[in-house]
Amino acid sequence: MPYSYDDQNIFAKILRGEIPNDTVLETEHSLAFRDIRPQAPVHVLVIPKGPYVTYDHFAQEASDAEIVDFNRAVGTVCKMEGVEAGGFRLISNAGEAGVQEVPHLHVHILAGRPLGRMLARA
Ligand code: DGP
Repeated sequence: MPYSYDDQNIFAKILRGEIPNDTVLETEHSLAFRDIRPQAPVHVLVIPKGPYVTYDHFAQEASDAEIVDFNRAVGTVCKMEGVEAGGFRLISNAGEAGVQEVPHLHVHILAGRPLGRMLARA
């Protein structure tokens, strides 16, 4: 089934400048900003500017330039936030089982406190 992108999602609105965000980094193809409901002292979201729903969508259909830019943006944010010292977690939720709230690809960078085990049983 082809991926279907809803351009009314909240991150599309952020990218269009329709709602504000606390920007950490902006590059040619990516934007990083602080999560509105932080779950750790560092909680930054990194998103591509292109219309991709999930990580697999992006990895299959984005251009090489977008993929390089996005991964470099993640690396730059990790460096800016100093997360390598104490450790961090990188998460990308997708679809129903992944409990994805916003249907525009984003990775969460979480750091600054012990983050527990990777998965909690529902
Ligand atoms: P998820 O799709 O479940 O991976 O998480 C979406 C995250 O997006 C969640 O941690 C809260 C955050 N979020 C939702 N709406 C906004 C918003 O308007 N601004 C910001 N900065 N973050 C948001």
